[in-house]
Amino acid sequence: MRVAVVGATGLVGTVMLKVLAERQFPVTELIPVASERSVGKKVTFNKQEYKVVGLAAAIAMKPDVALFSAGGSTSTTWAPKFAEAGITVIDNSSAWRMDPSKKLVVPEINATALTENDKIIANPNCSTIQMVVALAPLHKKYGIKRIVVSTYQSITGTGVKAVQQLENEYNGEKGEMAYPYPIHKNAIPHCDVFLDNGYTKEEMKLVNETQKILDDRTIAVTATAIRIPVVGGHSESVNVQFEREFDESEVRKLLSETPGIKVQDNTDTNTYPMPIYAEGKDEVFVGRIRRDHSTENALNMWIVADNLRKGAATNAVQIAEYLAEHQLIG
Ligand code: A2P
Ligand code: 11C
Repeated sequence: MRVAVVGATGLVGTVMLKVLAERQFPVTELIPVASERSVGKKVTFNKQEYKVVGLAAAIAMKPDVALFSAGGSTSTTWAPKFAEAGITVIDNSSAWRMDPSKKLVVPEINATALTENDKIIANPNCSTIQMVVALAPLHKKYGIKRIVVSTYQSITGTGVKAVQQLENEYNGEKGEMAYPYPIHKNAIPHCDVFLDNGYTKEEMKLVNETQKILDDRTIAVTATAIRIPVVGGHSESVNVQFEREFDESEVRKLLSETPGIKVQDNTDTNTYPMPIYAEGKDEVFVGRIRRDHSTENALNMWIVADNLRKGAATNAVQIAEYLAEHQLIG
């Protein structure tokens, strides 16, 4: 496969290159793409150096698939141009996710809906991906009525500038601010921009994307998204109410048998998911599984994943793997 990575010099793009190599995606030609500022710079893939090219040059090189992670405006302008040239785009931005004509894919849940006519495929938001991976098998079995989620999100979700801000503050140095407040020793209840309804865009992604991926607009979802000074991954406290009765041990069994999930849940040994252990891993980690005694058929759990991997790069590469395995590209 001829593979373009758009945003190859960024945080997610760099992880995409790493994941493509690690999972031995059959790359015959790698085309790293970034802004005009970076054209000619070198990136490393599989221990080899490749020169960064611009977007128009990348189209002319006719890749089979392009993984985009260069922000919403780049995707809005350029994904259709790639698609028109017959190149399948897997887009990590929020640009196409809620477009009714585009599929929003988490391979464990809904990749089977993909066809060769899907030329722009949307990769969901990181905080949504890890939540729906854990909820999809439970929805199938017990029917989800309502979800109340609070997130504790890594600064890496914001990009390089935020990582630099925390480092500066930790070292007592001044520098550019990615957030309106210090993030070191802080928790900021503000991820992405505020919308007219009083929620942030990140919170509404958790509502709308969850309903779209689980293919059920009747599921009630409410979210609060918090940024914390953590690097390795996003954590989520998820309260879920089901239509039907459930059994806690059955939930644990169901989750541990689901591909892509690792249950870490033993209070006797202080075993529960944490971002320091999720960092660099592709699984979604689930723990603190316990009945919510305050209402009927409800459950609490704690879900952690590396937001740059399963939340972004790994999910995108898994979509590409599905397309390649089913001869939908190339
Ligand atoms: P560049 O390094 O040339 O700015 P991050 O989210 O970590 O900040 O990374 C964003 C990625 O998207 C980078 O690879 C960046 O390239 C790329 N990018 C940003 N703007 C554009 C653009 N207009 N065209 C192509 N790539 C872009
Ligand atoms: C965050 N979820 O952690 C964001 C990052 O819609 O793809 C990714 C933003 C998006 O802030």
